[in-house]
Amino acid sequence: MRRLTSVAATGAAVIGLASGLAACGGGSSSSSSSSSTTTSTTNTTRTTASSATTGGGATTITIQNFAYRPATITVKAGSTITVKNQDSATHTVTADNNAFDTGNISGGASKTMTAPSTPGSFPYHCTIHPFMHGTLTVTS
Ligand SMILES: [Cu+2]
Repeated sequence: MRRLTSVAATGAAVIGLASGLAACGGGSSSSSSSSSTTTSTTNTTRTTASSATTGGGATTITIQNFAYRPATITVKAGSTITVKNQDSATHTVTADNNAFDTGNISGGASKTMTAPSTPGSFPYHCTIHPFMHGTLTVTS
């Protein structure tokens, strides 16, 4: 019932994280007169972030300090998900029901995987560190 709302909120959060300063600059149009250079930088950042969110649901899961960020993420069925491992340890993103599995991702490396084609909630974990958990929610 709140799928669309939650997708929008997730997207906004991603954009906010990707460009914390941009959110401030872009929030009030009156501030653009103070620095046109800052504005163009903001636009570039925002374009990159929004195309990642709306362009077919490309999404990124970051692994940091033995945790998935965000731990809960919503994507469209069949979309591409990039997993960035920012730890030095090797991690995986593996569905509890094996609907998807990145295999080992070395420290500092990235991999992509394809979200399941079936909508639903897919809990996942790291096969190397079973205490690491996240949930991938797939919408049609
Ligand atoms: Cu791990």
